[in-house]
Amino acid sequence: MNYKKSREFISGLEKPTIVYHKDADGVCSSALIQELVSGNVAPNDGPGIQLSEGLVESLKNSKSIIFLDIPVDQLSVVDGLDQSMFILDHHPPEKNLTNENILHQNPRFEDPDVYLPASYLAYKLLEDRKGIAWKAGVGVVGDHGVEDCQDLMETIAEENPEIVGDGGYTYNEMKDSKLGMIADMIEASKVVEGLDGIRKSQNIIRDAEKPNDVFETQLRDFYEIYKKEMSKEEDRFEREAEYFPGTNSYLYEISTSYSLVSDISTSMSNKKPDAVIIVYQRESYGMKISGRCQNGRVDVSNIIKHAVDGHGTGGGHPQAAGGFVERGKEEIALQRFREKLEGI
Ligand SMILES: [Mn+2]
Repeated sequence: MNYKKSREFISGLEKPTIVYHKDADGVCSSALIQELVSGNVAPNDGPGIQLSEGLVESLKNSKSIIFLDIPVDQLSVVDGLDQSMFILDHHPPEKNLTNENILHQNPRFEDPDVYLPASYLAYKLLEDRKGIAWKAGVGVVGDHGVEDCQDLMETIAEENPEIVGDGGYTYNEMKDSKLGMIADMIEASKVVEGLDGIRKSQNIIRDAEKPNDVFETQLRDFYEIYKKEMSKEEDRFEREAEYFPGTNSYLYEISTSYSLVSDISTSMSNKKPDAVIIVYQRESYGMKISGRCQNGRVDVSNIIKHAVDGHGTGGGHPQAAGGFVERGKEEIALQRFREKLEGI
């Protein structure tokens, strides 16, 4: 990662459109980058990491583009875009898109095993700017990235000690801190209001001067609704998930109308770090899938890619991945999951 080069490249971009991943890490990296540059801002609006055709079309009219926390190298969107482009990402890269127009930055180009969320990288770009480390911390906790970001956690502890507590800085401690609560509030905004909720979150985090500014906003209401729905689904998971004892795996269908696949797979995986957790939810347009295996015993990204092969999209990290299956092909994917989970 070359932070200085990145900072100079961004500063030279003309009226960029900033496209950020629709999660806490994407929201926070967008809020931070706008300390450096302003422009139109949009979350990615397709399933998972995808962009809708409408968004790609509108990007063609943009003078320049910044992609945050989106593995653009796994999408074909850049093929039709010839503007100057800055890509800041931390997903396992498939290729480096850097050329005379594009600067593609990913710390995994240098160290494939490092886990530094996009909001950590965005904060580093801003160098010594005071009072905003907490915004990076929210994204880092949202992406389970605390362990490799100890320098950031120490800065937050100096600037806003009340939001991290005084224990060590591990993900498990931080997810229950106020920092983790803000990450959950952003997630809740997406669950309750979809992309509109994410846009509200982005504005609120960007405009907040201190963590306490966030707690008294509409995000608080989203959070209350979210907490209630989550605990209902967690209880139901324990009663009704299909269990595969040979591989310690679970396959579970969400029952609520709120979009909770990735949240339930994360929370159940926190409770069962050795288990393979596959959660799915049927929608009118197809089926959403989320998988976790927190201790890394099994690569859930591969399992999901296999299950959706030919009928959808899937991918992500080995320990946390997602996918989507076209309508009418749900049972094919579920059958493939059952076969795999019976004998990984
Ligand atoms: Mn991320």
